[in-house]
Amino acid sequence: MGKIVCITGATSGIGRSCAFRFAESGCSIILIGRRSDRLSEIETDLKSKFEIQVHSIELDVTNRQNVVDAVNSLPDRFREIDVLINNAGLALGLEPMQDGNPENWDRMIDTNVKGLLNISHAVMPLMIKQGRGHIINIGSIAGREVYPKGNVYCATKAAVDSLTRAMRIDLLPYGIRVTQIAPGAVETEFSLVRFNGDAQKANSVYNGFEPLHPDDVADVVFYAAGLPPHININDLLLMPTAQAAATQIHRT
Ligand code: NDP
Ligand code: 8X3
Repeated sequence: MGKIVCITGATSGIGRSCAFRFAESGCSIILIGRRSDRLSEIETDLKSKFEIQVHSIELDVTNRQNVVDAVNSLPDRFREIDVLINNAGLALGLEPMQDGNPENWDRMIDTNVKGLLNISHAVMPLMIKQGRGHIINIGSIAGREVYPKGNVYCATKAAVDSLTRAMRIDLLPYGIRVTQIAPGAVETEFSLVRFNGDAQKANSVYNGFEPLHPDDVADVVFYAAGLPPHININDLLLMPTAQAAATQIHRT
């Protein structure tokens, strides 16, 4: 494919899988995440396995000025970003709204909504200038359906859905594709983060059925990015076969 692909939240789960999937096809990869040890480990691995160019950026997407600075200081060979995968995101807690922690709400909104806006706003001018680009936003089944105790996380993913549609309209004159890939349950570090490191609680989310694996989502993202330039997947909901809806999972 040979494109320049920028992935937020590349240190784990879906983002990490996307990095390997695109690297395998010869793409240059920009890795973004907060954990520098993970970034350097993944960068080394990608370079040795695929002999590609990798640029790692230790960056919190919620820090708007740092996002702007990071994009402005991209080395020349990484500036013409073809694909931006807005993947960084998290859920914190699972409780009724009246028992929720407003600090967790702030972090989810700052990361999942404002973080996506920060990166997109910094990268869009580059794509507009070069007259091509593809923004792929990772939404969720949680953006389609509100489930019990999901409240603010669900709202942030509904915002990703709205922002994806808004971007598609606003970027229409520039030939930039905008896609939402919205998965159901994917086994990653997502639940570990949601339950503040409680591995038992996190594992129980995926008990008794086969969830999606992060590589499954990466394959779909890769497929969407590899279509001829006149085709755009606007929106794709991707579920484990054992999951029919946010709260409908067949466990054995
Ligand atoms: P992981 O927890 O495995 O990965 C999340 C990634 O986001 C990590 O690389 C983390 O890196 C990064 N991240 C979090 N906050 C920030 C931040 N402020 N700045 C930069 N990077 C950040 O979870 P998933 O792979 O599952 O999640 C990826 C996306 O997929 C999220 O948007 C999530 O909402 C969505 N999703 C997940 C589903 C699931 O069931 N797992 C289903 C549907 C959607 P670091 O900590 O190093 O910063
Ligand atoms: C992650 C999937 O259903 O736990 O977005 O919200 S869910």
